[in-house]
Amino acid sequence: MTEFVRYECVDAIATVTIARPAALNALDHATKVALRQALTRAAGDADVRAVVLTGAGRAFCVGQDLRQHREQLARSPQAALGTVAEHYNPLIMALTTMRKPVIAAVNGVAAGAGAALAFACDFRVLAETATVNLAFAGIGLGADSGASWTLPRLVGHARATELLMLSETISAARALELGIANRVVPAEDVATAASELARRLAAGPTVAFAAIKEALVCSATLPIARALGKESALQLRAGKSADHREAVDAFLDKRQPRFTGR
Ligand code: T3D
Repeated sequence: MTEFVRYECVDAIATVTIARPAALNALDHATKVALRQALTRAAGDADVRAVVLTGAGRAFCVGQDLRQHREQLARSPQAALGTVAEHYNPLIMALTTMRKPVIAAVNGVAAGAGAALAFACDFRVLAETATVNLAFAGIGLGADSGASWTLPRLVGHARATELLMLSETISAARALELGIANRVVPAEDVATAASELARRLAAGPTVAFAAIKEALVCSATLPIARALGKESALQLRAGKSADHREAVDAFLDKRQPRFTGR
């Protein structure tokens, strides 16, 4: 579809691949736009009955491209932080409101908004070698991309708090124990396992699946649009902090951050 997001449709299954492998599929502006276009295309194509979201190379997706983010923060913090409302929230809404099942084929590391994209899918098939890291707090940010909404529903409030606040990398085996992963398979089988599941779902009652999906979303106490709005507001505050800038600088400079609490 574009240089950074591939779109293939075979036998009623659309496969959307985030394809910036040299950057571990980090999401820069162009990739976010292309990803949304691909998801919109899959949602709007009545011939597509299941969708697989995956990454090229060794990563699934490591979230926001922090190199581009640092440049944008220096130019215009407002514009940099506006990406949550402009790009991430619509991506999560596209996945959670898509009237067909979406499977995340998590072929490698999923971090930050990349992990949140997988959480917003209906199924997660992880490679044994994949890892998950809720990287937001590690760079001085709160949760975004729906992670504070989807993650507690997968693992419960206490574990979600731990994963979000400690930003520790967890293995695929741990993700399975916690309920983040539906299946864990050998790395070389992840695409096949996701395709098999997609094939099964694509051959199933698509309208019923859409009804189940919508019912599950509505069963939550807070509508996702309001939860996302709240996240965006809080993220704006954290994103303007000195500690956020310091942590982004520290990450890219490969040193420990010096947090000042401001
Ligand atoms: O306003 C807003 O923008 C808010 C939006 C926020 C949404 C978010 O997604 S916030 C979270 C952003 N993501 C992260 O903070 C993750 C940062 N990455 C990591 O913590 C680690 O790289 C991983 C745990 C994901 C993987 O670790 P590992 O050891 O497998 O790989 P590595 O050596 O750390 O990274 C390999 C390369 O990828 C490295 O580049 P180099 O040295 O080979 O040139 C590293 O800098 C680069 N990389 C990894 N993550 C990102 C990245 N480059 C840009 N952006 C990244 N997110």
